[in-house]
Formats: sequence, C-alpha cells, structure tokens
Amino acid sequence: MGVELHKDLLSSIGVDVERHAKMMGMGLAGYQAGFMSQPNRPKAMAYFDWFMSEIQAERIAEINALKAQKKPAVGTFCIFVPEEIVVGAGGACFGLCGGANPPIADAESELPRNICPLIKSAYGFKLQHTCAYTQSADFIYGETTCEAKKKTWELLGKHHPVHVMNIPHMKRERDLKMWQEEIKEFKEHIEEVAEKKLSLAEMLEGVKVINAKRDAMKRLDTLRGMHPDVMPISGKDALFISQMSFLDDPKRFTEKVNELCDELDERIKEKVSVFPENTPRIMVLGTPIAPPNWKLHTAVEGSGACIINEEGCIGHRYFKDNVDIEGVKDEDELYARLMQRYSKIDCACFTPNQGRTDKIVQMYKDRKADGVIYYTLSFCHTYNVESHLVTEALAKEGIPCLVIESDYSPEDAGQIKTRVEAFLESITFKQKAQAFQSK
Ligand code: BJ8
Repeated sequence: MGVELHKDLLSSIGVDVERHAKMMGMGLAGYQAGFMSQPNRPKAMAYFDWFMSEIQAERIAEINALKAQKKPAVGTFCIFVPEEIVVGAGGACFGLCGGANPPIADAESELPRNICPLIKSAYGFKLQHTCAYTQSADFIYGETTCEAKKKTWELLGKHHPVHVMNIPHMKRERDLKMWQEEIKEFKEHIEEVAEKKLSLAEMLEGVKVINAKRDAMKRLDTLRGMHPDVMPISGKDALFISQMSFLDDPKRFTEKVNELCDELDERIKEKVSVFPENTPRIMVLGTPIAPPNWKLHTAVEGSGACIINEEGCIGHRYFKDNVDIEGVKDEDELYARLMQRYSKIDCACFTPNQGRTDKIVQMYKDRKADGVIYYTLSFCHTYNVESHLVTEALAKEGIPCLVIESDYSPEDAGQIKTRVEAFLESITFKQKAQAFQSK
C-alpha cells in the first residue's frame, strides 16, 4: 500500500504514522466493501479506485514535491477559496479531511460538543496529526461563513498557520466591494508563500485549468442525472468523484473525468444502466458530504433508489459556475470576475438566499427526479433553518421530500435506512397511483 512506501515522508511532515496507517486501513476496507463491490461499474472507475489507494500517499508526495519548489500548498474547508490563484502559482489547493468520526472525540477536548461534526472532525485530525493534507498545508484557509467555523479558526491557529478571508453574509454592492478586496489580499498572501510575484497571465492560466475541471464535472452531472431511463453510474461513485475533485491534481482529474464521461456517453447510447428500470431517482440537498461520510448514499442506494445529484458544495454548487475571463486586461478586472463568480455561490450563510430554493426546484424539474432528501449535519444552523424555506417551496410544487439530520456516528445508520425505505415506498406508491390513473 502507498502509505507504507511513503512512511518517511509522512513522518517528516509530522504525521502520526502508526495511527494514520490504521485509519487509512479502515478507510480503504470501507471503500473496497462499499464501492468496489458494486456490480457493473464503469471501467474508468479504475483510476478513482487507484487514487483512493494513494490518497494519503502518492498524492501527498506530489504536493510535497511542489512545496520543495516553493509552490504554495493551501488547505481549505470551503468552496469560497479562489483556487485559481493557487493553481496559477503552480501550487496545490486541497480540501482537508473532515468527514470521519474517529477524530471527533479528540476535538471535543478543545471544542464544544454541540457544533457541527465537519468542524470537529477536521479539528480532531489536526490534533491527532492523522491527515497528511493538513500536515502538508503551508496554511489553512479559513472563512467567516458560519459562527462555528469563524471562531474555530482562532483556536486552530494555535496548532497550524491559518489565513482567514472575510466572506460577507449579504450580497449588496458594498459587501461585494469588500469581497473583491479579500480576493486581492489572498493573492498577496499566496505571493508571500511563493516568495514571488504572480502575473496576470499565470492567474488566467489557473482560471482556465479550474474552468476545465468544472466543465468536466458538469458533464458528469448531466450524464448521471439527465437521462430518466438510464443511470450509467451509481450515486455513490459519482459522489466519490466529487469528493476527490478537492484532492487530486486538477489537470489529471479533468482528463480522467472526461474519460469516464466518454464511457458513460456510450453506456447511455447502449442503455447500460447500473440500476433496473423504474428505480426511484433521488436528489440530495444540504450540507457538504465530505469523505468518508458515505452513510446517506449507502442507505439510499442500499434501499433500491439511485442518487442522481448532490446540490451541495461537494457537488453541483462547486462546479455550476465558471469564471468569465473574456476580455480581461488587468488584475483588478480579474478580481472583479472572480468575485462575480464566487458571489454566485448560494450557501445558506447568506441572507436572503431565495435563489437557492428557486434553483433546487428547477434542478428537480430538469432532472425529472422522483424525490428529494434534504440532508443537514447536526448543529449546522444555517442549513437547518433554511430547510424550512426549501421544504415549504417543494411542498407547494408537490415534490416529495425527506429531511434527515445526522452526524458521523454509525449509530443512526439503521434508523436512517428505515426512514429512507418508508420514503421510497411512498414515492413508489405515488408513481403506481399516477400510472393507474393515466390508464
Ligand atoms: S459554501 S456550505 S463549504 S460554508 S461548517 S456551514 S456544515 S455548521 S461547510 Fe460550507 Fe462553504 Fe457554505 Fe459550502 Fe454548516 Fe458545519 Fe458551518 Fe458547514
């Protein structure tokens, strides 16, 4: 296994090698049992299986090789990071581990119990020294999106360098002006790490690389979710690819996603589906689903439905918009375009956020989905409160919706499965009744 081969490197960046190897062993075993055993998977998934085996090994070696050339390595927890700037500087921008349950007990020695598991998991990984990405980061990029995160940065800063970007909670002109300044400041911070000035041409190149990545992900989203009679890839596999989009080298990732999409194109033509005809097609909304949090997808697809889309940040919200660089002549214009793109993110931290609800209804109609699951991590107040507005709008449209609040502990897996099964039964009953009426 890759981790074994890169033991010296992992140790040199401060990873607790023994504990890390145990956690990776568990993660890989979970992946093999839950993903690699699925029948009729696309052949191109072989690359992503390989990446999983090297996720905390070969990829870490690549990032550290860049660092050795003074290229920046930036760890993030949010899709507000202008990763184009890091990539333009030749560096790596990656999401930090935050989807596992084991580190949470350690985190609770410094953080309150009643905050969201994503934050506690990531914090625990830092305390345990078991995430090789965190250990590789020159700095962690924090933002002021939710209360829990913005206060956590102050504590996390005692353990690792943290740079905090002020993200406004409204989108008025004066808020956007401030946001643009924050993007500029972020670029200056990257220059400090790289110890060199970053040119406009380099930043534009970074934008092109990330735009191409988002285009490939949009292509995958269309192929998996827009063909009601064929589901060429499971929701679990598609989720895993979204999760890896925050870790892999962007150019290689784009190439591999496009290769997979070519295969899915063929599958659609030949009507090769991984689920039987009339399988209920479910959209998932809500908080980010960070690896290895595969609990919901396992429950849904293990109950005879298919997940055709994730609306959240590890999913559609991440890749739905590109940066328009047409005619950009100077740096200030580029910062304005970046701000325009990033301010389209419809995170529940904004008020008002009606655009998100409207978008969800439209996405449901475009995909001819059969139902929606609104998934919130425990103690995420923004997404939890907003679920009332979203479900109200869904009810008006007659869209079936199930709301699930959960954390990373395995205890509620059985209860979630039972609720999902009852939800799917009600959808199937409705479909049969509609088919009967139309006869
Ligand atoms: S853009 S969703 S990635 S902030 S940490 S808000 S789950 S209580 S992650 Fe997020 Fe950026 Fe928004 Fe997306 Fe809730 Fe937890 Fe806060 Fe969270």
